[in-house]
Amino acid sequence: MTGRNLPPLSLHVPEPAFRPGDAVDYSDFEMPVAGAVRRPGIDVQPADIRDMPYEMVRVLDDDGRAQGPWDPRLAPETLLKILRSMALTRAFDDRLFRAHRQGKTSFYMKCLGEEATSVAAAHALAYDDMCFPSYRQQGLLIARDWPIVDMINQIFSNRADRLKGRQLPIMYSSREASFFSISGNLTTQYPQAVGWAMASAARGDTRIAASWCGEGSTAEGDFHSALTFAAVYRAPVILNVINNQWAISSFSGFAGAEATTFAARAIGYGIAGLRVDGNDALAVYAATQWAADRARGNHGPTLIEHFTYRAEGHSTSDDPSKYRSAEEGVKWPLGDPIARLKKHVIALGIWDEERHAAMDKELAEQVRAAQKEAEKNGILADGLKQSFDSMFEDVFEEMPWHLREQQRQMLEERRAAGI
Ligand SMILES: Cc1ncc(C[n+]2csc(CCOP(=O)(O)OP(=O)(O)O)c2C)c(N)n1
Ligand SMILES: [Mg+2]
Repeated sequence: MTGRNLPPLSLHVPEPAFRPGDAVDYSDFEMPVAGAVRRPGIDVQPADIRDMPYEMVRVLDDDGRAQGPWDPRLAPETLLKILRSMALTRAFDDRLFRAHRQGKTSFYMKCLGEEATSVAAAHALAYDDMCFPSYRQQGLLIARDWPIVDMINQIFSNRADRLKGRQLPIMYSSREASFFSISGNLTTQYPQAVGWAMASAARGDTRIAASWCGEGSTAEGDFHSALTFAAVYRAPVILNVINNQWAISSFSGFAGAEATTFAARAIGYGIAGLRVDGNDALAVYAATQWAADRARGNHGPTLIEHFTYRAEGHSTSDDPSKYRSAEEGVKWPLGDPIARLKKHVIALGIWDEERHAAMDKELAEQVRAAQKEAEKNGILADGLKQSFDSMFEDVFEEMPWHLREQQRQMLEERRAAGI
């Protein structure tokens, strides 16, 4: 037998720091100082910023003041619009989650605590830059002022659902808002975004692409082939990794977080990588703007890791108390993105608690009214709103003979069965 005198091999199986019932202690977490990370020029060579994926870009300090070279110096109206879109996203999540519990739809997913990663990013992009989101970027549509009634129609798969009940609730699609159809198959949006960006460049267009995936999704092969294409052709694309530390019940260690950062994945491909505080709307805005300017100036793609925390369960089908400590979210040291931006605008003297409370009330009412409006078109719970034979439509421009035959056969069988 070979290796008889060698120690037996052993396998490392990652284990999260805290499990249900454990006291949570983040004292090992070194809080990066706001304003401390340098801001290189947009034409920097990736090789010259290989240290940055291990740092963390933060702008807002503990007192809500903006610090350092990444402060995007936004106009008061922009700051308040970002705050409002984040608050609307939260109000929307809150109400639609309850609509699921009331049996009005079959599924819902919140982005609680992660609102900045989509809302602030959307504000730093042009309206017609193409977004390839995962299922947790409802904030993009909301930031782009897409009608929330339309989103609820999709969630209820009702008569007014433009997707005709063919997508899982929350898997929106809006060509008009440059929001690519969401796919449940993780990370397929990454190569699609890179391909779209390459096509935009090949045509001499000026629009760039941006994509979002979770940290768990970086373990998919699609993530790596997308990065290879993006690097080789210097595609004008921003690749966002939302590191909310959980992939359903798997902690981020299973996607590689124990050994390195997700931003550092960029180094191996020779593309620019940034790591930002995902609960700091100004840091998210500034990093996105930097990456967008870089892409638009033909300087290549950027991978941005947004460090955040999934404050809710994965979806309405999940119970996180089974696998993680309830204290984790409460003690999370990077705080809440809405509370932090609110503190900032109050410190600037352009906002106050009374206006914030009035806004929250107004937004809750706006979502309530939109839900009522959508319910006029029906809810998922009262059955199908589209005719059965319509499921054969819209696949081909002209329906081929074999689908027509299947459609006819289905209708005959249903008629014979009296349904
Ligand atoms: C290819 C593929 N594998 C597995 C799944 C099942 N699945 C759905 S969501 C999810 C977790 C993804 O976690 P992450 O990428 O971190 O995103 P998050 O949910 O945290 O936003 C898994 C494993 C899937 N939808 N597609
Ligand atoms: Mg995740």
